[in-house]
Amino acid sequence: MRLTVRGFDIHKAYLDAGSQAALVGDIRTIVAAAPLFSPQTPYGKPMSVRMTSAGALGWYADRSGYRYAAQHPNGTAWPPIPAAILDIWRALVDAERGPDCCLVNFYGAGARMGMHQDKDEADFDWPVLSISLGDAGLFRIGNTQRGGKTETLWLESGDVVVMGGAARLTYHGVDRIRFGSSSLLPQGGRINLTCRVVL
Ligand SMILES: O=C(O)CCC(=O)C(=O)O
Ligand SMILES: [Mn+2]
Repeated sequence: MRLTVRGFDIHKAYLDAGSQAALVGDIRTIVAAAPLFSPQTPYGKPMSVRMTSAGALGWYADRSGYRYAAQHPNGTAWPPIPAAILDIWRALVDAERGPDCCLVNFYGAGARMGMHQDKDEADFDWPVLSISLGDAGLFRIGNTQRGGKTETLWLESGDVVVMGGAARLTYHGVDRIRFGSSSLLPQGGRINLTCRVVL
């Protein structure tokens, strides 16, 4: 099923159970090479989401701000973006130009992500592709300016969202997850992958 909410193109149940399980295996490989970490924010509070990246660049935050970096905070290069993720990008975004970054977000019980725009990339003509796995997350969509009315929808395991076009700079966030709602991850939690063209 496909629906559009405020310009976000939402593909419900895009990935079947087998593809979701295979992606979890790919993500375990990424995390083994580039362990999850809790970024510090410029405001001094660590984010509740733990993250890492795959690809030429990884997203990183610390006291001096948000940016993309060529290395994990431990000084090693980020692992490559798995082929199955590139296949989804090719099918929904572009067959030629691949993403520079696949950000891996892990939401444990109680983790959330405040309303924000994805604007650390150089060219907003490229959409951000988001893949959800594991526990459902309450995704909030606002406007291209901060504030105003918002809407929420649950993103469930296997859902894929294309955030692009006029909605590329729309504010969005994750209010909370429904911990334990999916059996994909034995210990519970939600994984969100966002693929981005950065340069
Ligand atoms: O977890 C999500 O669904 C959204 C993640 C997100 O907005 C981000 O990483 O920039
Ligand atoms: Mn975002």
